[in-house]
Amino acid sequence: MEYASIIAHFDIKENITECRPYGAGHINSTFLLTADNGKKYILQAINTDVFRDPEGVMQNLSIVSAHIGGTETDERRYLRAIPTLDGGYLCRAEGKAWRVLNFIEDSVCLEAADSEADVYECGYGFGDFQRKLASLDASVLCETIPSFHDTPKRYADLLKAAEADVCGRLADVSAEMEFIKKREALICVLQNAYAEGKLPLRVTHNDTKINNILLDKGTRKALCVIDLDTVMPGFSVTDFGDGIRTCAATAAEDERDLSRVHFDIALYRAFARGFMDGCGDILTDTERALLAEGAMLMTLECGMRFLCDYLSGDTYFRTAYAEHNLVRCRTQLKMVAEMEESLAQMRAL
Ligand code: ADP
Ligand code: GN1
Ligand code: MG
Repeated sequence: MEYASIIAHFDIKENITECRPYGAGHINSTFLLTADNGKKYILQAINTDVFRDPEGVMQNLSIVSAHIGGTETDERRYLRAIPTLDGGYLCRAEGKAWRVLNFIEDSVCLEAADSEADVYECGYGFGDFQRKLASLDASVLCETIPSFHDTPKRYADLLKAAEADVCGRLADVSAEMEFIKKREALICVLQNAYAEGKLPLRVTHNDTKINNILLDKGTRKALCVIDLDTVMPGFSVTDFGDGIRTCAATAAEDERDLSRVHFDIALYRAFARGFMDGCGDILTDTERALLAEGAMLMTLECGMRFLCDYLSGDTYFRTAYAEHNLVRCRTQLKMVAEMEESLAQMRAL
């Protein structure tokens, strides 16, 4: 990748002398730019197979960034796109859509949960993000990935991928398929509540995994929610649940040794308290009542998505080896099984 010719299109004052791959996201290609005076930026190639309308993604980012940034004095607290010299936000080069973002300095990005205190802060940060966006009219945002958290559709997609079995991998995953099929009733919980008028549509993040929030390196308080590409109308329960998926797990999403993967109720409690505190008083009684199911549902949904991608030949999530998506699927299903055991306690919390 010839970075100099790409960044020449952006309004960057400093002299960038280094560009290296950065982070562990599954979708975009991320690089850290460093200038000779130490100033840093994030350079990203948006994955246009996943985000078909990168201009729409950037428009959403500008709206959300202006909404949150409007009340912020600390520039480390919100993500911003650096404009191009022609006044846009994207540079098309090498067949990709590139953007530059402000680098959030002096922050920590966790790849797996470590302490209850950090997990509380992750919950707080995502809840606070939702509270700040409660005053934004959801209809101004475009849907960057249609039906993103439509779990019944995700289930139908999995069944189709199993039927097609293009890689001949179905025979290896019969236990996982059976596990998911047994939980069909759970799959429709949120869509049913919405259809009955019980669940409000809000502006939500939709990808609240642990490495999409940064903590302040010094204070370890929630600092900045990042990866705003999926911010669009959705359910608060989904953001809570997707956060629990990684924040209340005792091991990484791709841990091969399943004996190390557990759902940890103390981490659940810490995230839930943080999320509630961050949300303030915006959540309705129905939303609160659905949080525990939401955690189970989002973990199951992600397990289905990994399995669907495994069966389809690993075309969506970035993988490092042949069984990577299957390994990821198995950690998610193990978490679901343990959440089922703890459901009464989760609801009580
Ligand atoms: P993906 O969609 O591939 O997950 P992300 O936007 O989440 O891409 O970026 C991948 C990783 O890069 C993040 O998990 C984080 O570690 C790092 N990162 C992204 N944006 C920033 C930023 N503005 N400041 C600091 N780190 C960032
Ligand atoms: C992807 O982009 P990243 O790594 O933050 C995915 C999420 C999944 C997650 C699983 C746009 O998140 O939906 O939950 O992987 N993002 C997209 O780790 O599909
Ligand atoms: Mg990410």
